[in-house]
Amino acid sequence: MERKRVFSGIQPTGDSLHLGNYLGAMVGMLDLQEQHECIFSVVDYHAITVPYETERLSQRVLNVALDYLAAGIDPQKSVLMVQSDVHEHVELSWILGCLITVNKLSHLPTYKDKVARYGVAGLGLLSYPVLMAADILLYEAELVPVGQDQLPHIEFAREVARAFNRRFEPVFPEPQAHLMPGAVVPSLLGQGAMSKSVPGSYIALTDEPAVIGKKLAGAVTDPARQRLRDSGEPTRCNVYTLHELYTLPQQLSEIAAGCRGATIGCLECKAVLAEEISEGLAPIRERRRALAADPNYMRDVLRDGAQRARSMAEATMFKVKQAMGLLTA
Ligand code: AQP
Repeated sequence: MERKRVFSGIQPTGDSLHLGNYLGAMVGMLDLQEQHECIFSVVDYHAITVPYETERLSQRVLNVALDYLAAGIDPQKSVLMVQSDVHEHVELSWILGCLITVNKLSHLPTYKDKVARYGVAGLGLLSYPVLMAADILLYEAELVPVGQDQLPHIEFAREVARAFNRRFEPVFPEPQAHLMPGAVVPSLLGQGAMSKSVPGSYIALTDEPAVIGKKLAGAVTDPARQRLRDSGEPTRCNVYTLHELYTLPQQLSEIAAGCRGATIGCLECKAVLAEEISEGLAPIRERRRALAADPNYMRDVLRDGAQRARSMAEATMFKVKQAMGLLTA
């Protein structure tokens, strides 16, 4: 199989990653790191486009890096780096921004959502997709493992690559999203997707089994099912959607039949899922605990990752500058 470049990033916007980040993006990263040349990043410059707590940011950056390693990203196979350690991300973002209209950016869905959520409409937030396109194109990546919410941004990165290649000369491949079955992991609140910045919506990778059980017990299910004797509709239930990602087909169809026939209650159904999720997360939790006990190792991995990323970034920037007629050394 042809070896391709892969890039993906995760923002340090919470204290721990959640099941959505894991099933939506990281499982795809783990899948690709076995055959391809992967660069995975903690995209800290994206996290400062919305209000954040200064005193918590550096720890959150390290936490995302820990989560990457705990989930199975192997620094011998993949480059793990912090975005702000490689200044070419911002440099390329500036260049690509010169090819894009403000009107185009202001119509992208995440910009409108975030302005509505945070009440700020900063230039950084508006140009977030340009920086994301730069993150990907800087490594000439062809595959981007992400959750479904990122599809408009990947499409945008493809448009930017085309615009550059047309205006100057072909430098960038058009990146493609690499989606997994968990591309949309639903929120525990009944609507939308799990999100770090929506409290109560997610199960964290660091949650202990008791916490997972408690969070699931409170999760919203089919609103039409008020009592045990009411029959439920699994396709209207976020807990069932999670079951589809964890439970084997035989047991899954028993659960669906039990819900429709009102022979199993929501709490019983949730308890089965809680056990499966807890078991699935146990090795990640254990590895994370061991890694957190050795902060020097984590910093060494990031230093090495930055160095390796920098040399790839410099090679791309040389081609970009040459294509544009900028002076190169
Ligand atoms: N619920 C989800 N289901 C599937 N994939 C998801 N991802 C996030 N939530 C889900 C994927 O995780 C990767 C990293 O996401 P991010 O942290 O960079 O930003 P995000 O998509 O905005 O994730 P959050 O948790 O919702 O963060 P906040 O609250 O800060 O906005 C991406 O590939 C994303 O698709």
